Amino acid sequence: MSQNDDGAYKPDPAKWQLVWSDEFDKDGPPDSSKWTIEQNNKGGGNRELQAYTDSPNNIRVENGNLVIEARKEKSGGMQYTSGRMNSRGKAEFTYGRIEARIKLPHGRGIWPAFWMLGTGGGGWPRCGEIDIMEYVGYQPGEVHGTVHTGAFNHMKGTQQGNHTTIGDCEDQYHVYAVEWYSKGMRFFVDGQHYFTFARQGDDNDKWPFDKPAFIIFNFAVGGDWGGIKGVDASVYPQKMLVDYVRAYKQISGDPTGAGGGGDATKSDVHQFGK
Ligand SMILES: [Ca+2]
Repeated sequence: MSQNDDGAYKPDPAKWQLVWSDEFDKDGPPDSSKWTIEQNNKGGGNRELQAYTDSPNNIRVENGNLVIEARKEKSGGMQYTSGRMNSRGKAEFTYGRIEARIKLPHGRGIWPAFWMLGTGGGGWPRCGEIDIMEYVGYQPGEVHGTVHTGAFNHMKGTQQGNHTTIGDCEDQYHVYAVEWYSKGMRFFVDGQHYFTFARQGDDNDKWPFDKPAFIIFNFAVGGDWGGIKGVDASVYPQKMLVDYVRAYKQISGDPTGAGGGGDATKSDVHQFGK
């Protein structure tokens, strides 16, 4: 483990070579060569309460961060506004290490996320979803990493994941990462491993992850998970801050993820709902 001057975790440069990043270092709208802002009032398919807008009030780059700000204000028939953006068709990755340095918002009802969706088609969940970091405000200090596929998904209660306690995640930046190999995925906060999802054969419904996936940042309010304990309307506005997002390719070690540096072929999956 090595660290830079501000103490952020950095991956071993002997193993991981940076291939793409957004450092969010130019104030204004997010870089349109890398990101598409999503605008809709659909509630994310999870009965969430926000309208996603392209307003700089909701999504912008400021002081070295991507800022996604949820606000208590009516828009498009919804009770809140917020932001969501994705890198589809602009930055897509198959295998490697994907990480972001994030400071999380707080309050019952918040549901920010840093995640990826596969481009393999077949619709959700068959395309595959990699939730590198999800946070629900009614569980302060617990951050979640989860994988959804055709066979493993929350519709069935069979999604695979785990969570770890990061007590100051609302006050400090932490580096949330997935290391994605051909035989499995390992999930980390600040280089600390807390979850492995091992490949189980070649069935696309169990492992749709040999195809490119794109990155999503969003900040939902309420919804089927974030809103389980209700929404504290008094905490808004709230901001999710992202210092950077970086993608690396593996340049040493076993590219399947087996063995050295951490074995991604042996699952320590926690299966929800059963
Ligand atoms: Ca930055």
